[in-house]
Order: sequence, then structure tokens, then C-alpha cells
Amino acid sequence: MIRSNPVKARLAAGRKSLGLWLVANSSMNAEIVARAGLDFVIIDHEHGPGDLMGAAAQMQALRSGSIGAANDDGREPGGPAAFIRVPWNDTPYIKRALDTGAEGIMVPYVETAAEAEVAVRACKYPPAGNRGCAVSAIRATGFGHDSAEYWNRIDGEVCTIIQIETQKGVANIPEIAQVDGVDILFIGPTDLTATSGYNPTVPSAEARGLIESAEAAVKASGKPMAAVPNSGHSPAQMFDRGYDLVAAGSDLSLIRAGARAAMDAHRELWG
Ligand code: 3PY
Ligand code: MG
Repeated sequence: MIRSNPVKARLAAGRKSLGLWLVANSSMNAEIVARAGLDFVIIDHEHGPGDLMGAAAQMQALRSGSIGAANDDGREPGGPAAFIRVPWNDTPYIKRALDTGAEGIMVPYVETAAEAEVAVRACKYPPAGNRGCAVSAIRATGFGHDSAEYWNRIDGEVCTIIQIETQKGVANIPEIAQVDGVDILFIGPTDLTATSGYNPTVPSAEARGLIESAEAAVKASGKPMAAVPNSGHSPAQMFDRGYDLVAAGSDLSLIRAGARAAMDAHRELWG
């Protein structure tokens, strides 16, 4: 059975979605976070050691980990929506990520409407796109058990998420947002800062200004807006600022923060 995309359903209902990055290529990390009842995860293949077998294992774990997660709050059964951030706007890689079962594709570093069109076409079967078709052989169809339903429904369920990470991308947001099939615009504050010549590890008024101008353009476009927490804002403050999706850290950053907090508390008491 092909389920409805949980994030698309929440967007349609005007609800905000909270997610996490999965960077460590660990199915156990996926299982842990699914149990918390998140709305989405982004399995990262732009950075980190992720591979497609690892993504498959994580998506299996998301389903099994979601058993017992609270879903009496209107959330789709089956756990968080599983998105894969691909390494680049690469049609063959997008095809393989979707075939593995991704419910959404995040494409980094998109700068023009033409590039956004390439991404959208890679996410859709003909005639709307150029996604190669092997419905009887892929994990996404249950290895063929659900071929017909998948073919009929998946173009409408997959989320295409476009990252804006350069000033050229920001300038082109109005045109990028017009591309039919772009579902979400995801501002990448770190790359936007770095590609504009500022140090992304040091908060600055310049970085803040860049992010705010990207936010203004996305809001004006009417597209759903996403990002990681930035400019010192918590996820709740990000939602207040108008975000529809927030990816609030990663499996790795949560481990780092937990380990640090434990050690800081220990040092304070015991040196
Ligand atoms: C960035 O900040 O550059 C990202 O890609 C993720 O937020
Ligand atoms: Mg980035």
C-alpha cells in the first residue's frame, strides 16, 4: 500500500511539521527518532557517510520504530515522512533515491528555475518528468507488490524540496517558486552565508540579513518555507516567523549535545 505523504497532508491542512536530519547512516538512530513521532526525517546524502543501502535500512527502521509511536493525533501511520537529500541536482541519483523508497527529494544549491525544472522532472514519471521506470523491481513499490498503485499515485505524493543557498538562488526565488511541481523551498542558512563570503560559524548581521531577504522572497512567493533553526531561534520561534517545516537538528548533533551536557554537569560537580 502506498500511503499519503504525511508532510503534504499536513501542509494541505495548514499544519506545521517538525523533523530531524539523519546523517549517521544508522538504522538504529532512525528507529529511535521514529518512536518519538516526528513528522519527517531528512536522510542526508549531501554530507555524511550515507548510502542507498543505508537509506533503505533507515526507512525500514522508520516504519518499525513508529510502531507504538503516538499517532492518535491525526498523524499518518507508518512514521515520519522519509526524505532523502541527494548530493547534487543529479537525475540518476534522484531516480535511485526514489526507487529506494524516499517520499521526498531535497535538492541542494538550486539557483535557477531551469535547475528547479530538472529536479522536478527527475521526481516524476513520464509524461510529466523523466524518471526511469522499473516498478516491478524496486523497494518503493514493495518490490512489485504495489506497482500499479505506485504508478498511479506517486507523482502526486512525492515532495520535491528545493534548497536556496546562494544569492543568485535568492534573486530567482520568484521564478523558482513558479515551477510546477516545486513543493517546498528550503533555505540553507549555512551555505547561503558561506557562498556570500561570510563565516557561517560566526553569527553576523550580514548573515542574518541574507536569511531574512530569502525568507521575505519565499513568503512573497506563497510556497511552503523550510529551514534549520538559525539566527539563534528555536524551532518554535522559527514557526512563529512563518516557517512551515523546521529540521531541528540531527542524530549527530543530538548525541553531541547530550554528551556535552552530561560531561559539563559531571565537571561542575566532580572536576
Ligand atoms: C545549509 O544550511 O546550508 C543547509 O544545507 C541545511 O540547512
Ligand atoms: Mg547547505
